[in-house]
Amino acid sequence: MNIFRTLALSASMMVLGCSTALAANLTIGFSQIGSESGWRAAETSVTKAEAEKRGIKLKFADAQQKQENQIKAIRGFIAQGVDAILVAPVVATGWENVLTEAKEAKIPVILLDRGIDAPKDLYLTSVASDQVKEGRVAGEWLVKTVGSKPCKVVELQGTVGSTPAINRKKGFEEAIAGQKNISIVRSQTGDFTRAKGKEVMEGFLKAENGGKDICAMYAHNDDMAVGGIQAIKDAGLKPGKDILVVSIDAVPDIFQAMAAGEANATVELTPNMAGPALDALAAFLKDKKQPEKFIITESKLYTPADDPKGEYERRKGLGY
Ligand code: GZL
Repeated sequence: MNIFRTLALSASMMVLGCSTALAANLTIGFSQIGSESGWRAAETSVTKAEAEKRGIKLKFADAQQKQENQIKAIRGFIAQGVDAILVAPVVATGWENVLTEAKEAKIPVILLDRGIDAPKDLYLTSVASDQVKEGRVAGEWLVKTVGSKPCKVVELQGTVGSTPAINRKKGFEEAIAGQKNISIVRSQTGDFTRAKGKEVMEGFLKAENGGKDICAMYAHNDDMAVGGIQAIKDAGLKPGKDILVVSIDAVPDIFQAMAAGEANATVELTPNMAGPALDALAAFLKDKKQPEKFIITESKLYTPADDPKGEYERRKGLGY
């Protein structure tokens, strides 16, 4: 934070309550991955709302899912002398140099919704779900649902090299490890998008006897699941019945599919990572209070027993 901003900040802290004044004078850069999914769009709108609520000036940069665009945006924020930087890192590696530059500029960095393979002193905290748990909850649901019935699973993975794709695969495989009747027979990335999810699922259906040999589709996010559901219908099969559908995010469209009997389970991911992040930042800026390194958000399973129509109504319009 540069000296003039600090002086202005301390002056305003005398006038208003600390936390309000503190936030009211902050300029924060937000390097967002893109708008690849409904959940991502919701995270963006919630982050903007949380910043506005706190009187924070948010400089927003959409990277269209390209790491080089994120790195460029972060360098821009450093050059502008922002007070802090939020980053949703598209992949886990390749961040050390640019985050070292932020550290040298004394600009705190907070990670949102994904992690990175880098020394922990390069970021103040990371707000994300337990993505291994998300995969495990999805896998445990399938184990409970199929019992001892043979079940060939096809998997739509998230973005290659991203922590959610790595961890959700790990958790799901842990859950089905002891079940000889359940196996993943096809697995490919759909890059968290609806279009790619549909395209990859079309390939799986063709490769597996028109889909007649597939028991379940596990998608690392609901958008790929919704794309896969369309591919299953185009192949003349009933999603949710001929092929079970389990995914993660709990976006409105998966509840709409659930209410129509076309999806079976989703694991909720809150789009509000920014609230806890900005609270931790305010406490740090006010009295150097070091936050926990990892702030973990909840993961809850939803099935058709959980009022999908009501969940759709509750979520639509929240920026998804
Ligand atoms: C997970 C998040 C994922 C969502 C997808 O924390 O990074 O990215 O599950 C989004 O919808 O693309």
